[in-house]
Amino acid sequence: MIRAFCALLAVAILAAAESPVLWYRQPAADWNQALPIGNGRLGGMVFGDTRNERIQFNEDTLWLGSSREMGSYQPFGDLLLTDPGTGAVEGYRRELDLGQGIASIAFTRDGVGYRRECFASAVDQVLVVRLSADRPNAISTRIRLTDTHQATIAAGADYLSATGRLSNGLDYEARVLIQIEGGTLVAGTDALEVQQADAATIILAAGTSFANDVERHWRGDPPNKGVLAQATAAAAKSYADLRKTHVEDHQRLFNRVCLDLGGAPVSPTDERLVAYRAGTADPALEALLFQYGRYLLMGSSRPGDLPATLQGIWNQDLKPAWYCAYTTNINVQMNYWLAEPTALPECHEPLLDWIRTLAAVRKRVDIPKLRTTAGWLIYSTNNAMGGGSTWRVHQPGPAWLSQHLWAHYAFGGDRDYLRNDAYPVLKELSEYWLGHLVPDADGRLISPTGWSPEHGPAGDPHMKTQPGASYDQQIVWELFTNTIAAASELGIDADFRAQVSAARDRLLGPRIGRWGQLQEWREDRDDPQDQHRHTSHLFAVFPGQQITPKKSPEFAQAAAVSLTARGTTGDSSRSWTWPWRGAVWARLREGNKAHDMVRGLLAKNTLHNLFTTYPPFQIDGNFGITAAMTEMLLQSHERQDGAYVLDLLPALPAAWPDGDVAGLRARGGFTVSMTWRGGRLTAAAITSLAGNPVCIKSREHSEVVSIPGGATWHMPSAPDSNHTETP
Ligand code: FUC
Repeated sequence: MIRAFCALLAVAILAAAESPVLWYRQPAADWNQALPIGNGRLGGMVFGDTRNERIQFNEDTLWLGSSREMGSYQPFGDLLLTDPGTGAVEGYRRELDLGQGIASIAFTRDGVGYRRECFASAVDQVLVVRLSADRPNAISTRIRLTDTHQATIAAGADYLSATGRLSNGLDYEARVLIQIEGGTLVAGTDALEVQQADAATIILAAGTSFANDVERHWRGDPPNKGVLAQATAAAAKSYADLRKTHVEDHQRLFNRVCLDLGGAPVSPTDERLVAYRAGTADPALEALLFQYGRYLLMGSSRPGDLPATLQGIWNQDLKPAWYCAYTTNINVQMNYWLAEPTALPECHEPLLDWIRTLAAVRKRVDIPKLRTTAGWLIYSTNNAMGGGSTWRVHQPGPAWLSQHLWAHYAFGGDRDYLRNDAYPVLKELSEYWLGHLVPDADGRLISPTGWSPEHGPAGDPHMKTQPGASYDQQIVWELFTNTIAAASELGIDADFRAQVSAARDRLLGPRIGRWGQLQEWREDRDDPQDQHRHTSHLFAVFPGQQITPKKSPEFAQAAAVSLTARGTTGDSSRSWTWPWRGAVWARLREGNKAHDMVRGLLAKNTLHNLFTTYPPFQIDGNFGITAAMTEMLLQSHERQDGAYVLDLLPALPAAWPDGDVAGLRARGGFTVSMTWRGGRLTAAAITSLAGNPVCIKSREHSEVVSIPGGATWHMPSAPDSNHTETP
């Protein structure tokens, strides 16, 4: 009953909202205009040229490097389709339907209507391309497979294959199978030719010999068998079947959250972006960007895969920017801020698994250097195998990452997960920090090796150690707080809890400096002119929970002073700077300022295909902005007398006067749907999964309510009910 209600609400919103589609009147002129598809492991960038289609593809384990060498994430190859048609093209449309997970191209040539559909199926683990026309015998195309390394390309009667080995010994293979309806399939030495078919389905499977297992030195079975099996199994299904199972699987995740911010635009996405840059309001474009973040996470991070890199899984460069890797002083964390609140907890799993990988590898390498009995360290930049760039060891990196383990429990409430997976890591990292902190002259505990990422006093901007830097202090506070909460939830380790709690109370805390700013350093030397991109000293506001306007209004005010001073130009205008600042403004309850960050990202650091750009393309902005927008609509990081506080519309901007959202998740196990009109909350439905105590807050309302597990609380209440509808 309750589920049905939520589903109905979601469907009603989805039907009312602009369908989440990116569309264009022309093919992609370059990679940054191509449209991404992905199933978490396999990704494709679809260019959409009518005569020379290019689908550049990736597989998430195609990595150079090892536990000791950095390496980089590698591009795989291209699927190329050459169409001999020369007639004039009319009515061209290229689109990416986020709701279905399908990229398509439609056009008319010589009176024939053509349609191409491309998707990456998570069910069948293949990329699928369908060529069809509204007349028989109209499909003719030459199909080739290329490789970006030195693979051997072969062609058989109905297949193409690429087989190769990277310099680190990783074997890889791709296989393309083609099914035609009508017409003829002709094999060449390195290509297949479809002649006058009614339709053709092209299946691409790809894999490597990577095993996500340090014990096996990251190597598993050769990819041949698995790739062949995937391609063959998919090719045995009809296109209608492949498509149906893909769309169902996609919608099972995607439809959990709907967002409608109003507006019914009719122009192509690129034209809307141009108008938006010129100052036109387009809340529907902002809602589209919100859903794009969810789409991209689903496309680049599914259970069992490696986590989303700086470019998700989409990369065409042999030497990608920053190795297309995992940077741990903001980027990889930002990639996952949206996972829990926007109802994609399974997409969080690759990161959570990778944290365990890191721990296993780094413990062996680093423990002797630590002189402590517990803990592990990581680099600022890391690869998939626990190796990294020796440019810098990132001391608080593991503690920051551990926040994700805690969040997975806080939203989902899986106690076994907390006990077996999350808590042991939190405890070990807390032990590390208990051993690593030192007292300063006043007896306050400080990190002796503090750092404020990629920032520091002139002369030695990157490497100099800054004892007691706010970044380290705040992350350790967060770690200790989450460790204490986890041990209390489990009802264990009372002595250890008391020890961590005492250390947390002794930590050097936030300080307000001479111009009213929240100090970045222990010393009061922040420069008000400094426009550095990082806002590490605001960690305590977001993603941390140490500073809130309610609990610590002076520090919240100081954070606002610091954030305002950082500005939004130059180094402060990057893919990820906007979302971080947007989320901080949202936590500070400054909806309009938070919205300025959404606007800044879209106007200044967003490409034609809505990928965010550093530059170059860096996906953290896409993921981060979805999280920041969520934070504007719903917050759940505070507790009041043990109850979870659900703060509804805490930072609603004037730019979004009317809206509907369904399916957001909150800590404590709640699902929240809301409607607002004229800037005021008019309806809310909150479903409690676990029956945890909850306080529901909005600008108009604050109420401690009891919602039994499985029940839904409504505002306003139905005429004859007591707000709550039970299952
Ligand atoms: C961190 C940031 C850079 C960039 C890189 C990938 O090092 O400081 O700005 O985002 O990651």
